[in-house]
Amino acid sequence: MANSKYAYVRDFELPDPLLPGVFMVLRIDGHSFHRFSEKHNFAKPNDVRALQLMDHAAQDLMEEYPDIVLAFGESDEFSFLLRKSTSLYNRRQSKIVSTLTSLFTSSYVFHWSLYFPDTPLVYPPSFDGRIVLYPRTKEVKDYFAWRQADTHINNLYNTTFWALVQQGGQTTTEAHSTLRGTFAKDKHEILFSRFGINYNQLDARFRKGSVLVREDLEEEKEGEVTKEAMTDEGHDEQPNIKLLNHGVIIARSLKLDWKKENTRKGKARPPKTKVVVLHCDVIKDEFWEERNGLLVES
Ligand code: DGT
Ligand code: MG
Ligand code: MG
Ligand code: MG
Ligand code: MG
Repeated sequence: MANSKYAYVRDFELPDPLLPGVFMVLRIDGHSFHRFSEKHNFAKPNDVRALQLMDHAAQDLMEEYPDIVLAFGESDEFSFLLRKSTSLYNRRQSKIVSTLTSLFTSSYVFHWSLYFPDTPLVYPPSFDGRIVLYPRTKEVKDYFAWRQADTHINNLYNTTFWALVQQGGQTTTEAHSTLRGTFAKDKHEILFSRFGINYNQLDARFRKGSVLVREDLEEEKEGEVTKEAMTDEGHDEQPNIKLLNHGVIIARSLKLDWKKENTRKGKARPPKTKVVVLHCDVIKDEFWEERNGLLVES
């Protein structure tokens, strides 16, 4: 194979390395999800199942790629921040974009029936992917603030729009014209005075999107027994068994799952962190101050 007379065509494949020492953000977005959401009867304005499925695919990606330190998702898109010094696939752009976008897509399809048990896929969905480089932490923070502000603007509009249609009996054309030229405060007012909806009390998932970060798994201490172990053995009422907090119980069960799945794959150590889904603010500095390690590598 190596030195056939045809091998020169290989020289036409050019390298596409990404600049070293800068942050990479990979954004994946559903292709024509306007159509896909209609064909699969997504609830309007927000379909919790669809959003949770997106979170699940993003979680799979973060579990497979430890160099992803943060992810943010809304609607049919997810953004992934890779650590500044990542050497993933030697920073080859097409390798990273295509492999990660492909895993996200296959995970979305793989878990579809878990979230849509009564809605078979009528055609295979696809996602596009792109990488944007950001040299400084300011731009990284502003990038995520931009996506979360977008979530808020779209959700406020869509929530008011569909309230006018579904509860207010307007046609979609009428609802569009009702909202033309309105400011955020006007939409809050329409929601509250006409439909009794307090926007700020709606599910944070819809208002803030999904924020995925890694949290440390607490190490289990010698001699402590988890709730699962207690229940399995029917020891619930024994006074000498110490109830651990919820986090440790989850951590323990994740480790057991990990062991079951990975012992045969030959992976030696269980993970020290787990990926959690939050619906918190990423625009204010607090988020970044509490998680300094996302941007500053030790
Ligand atoms: P693209 O990305 O240029 O290929 O085209 P689209 O159609 O994917 O456009 P995009 O990404 O700007 O907008 C996302 C579409 O997905 C938008 O039409 C609404 C739909 N969508 C996303 N999440 C939901 C949901 O939870 N419920 C419903 N009903 N639709 C959703
Ligand atoms: Mg688009
Ligand atoms: Mg899309
Ligand atoms: Mg989109
Ligand atoms: Mg190959």
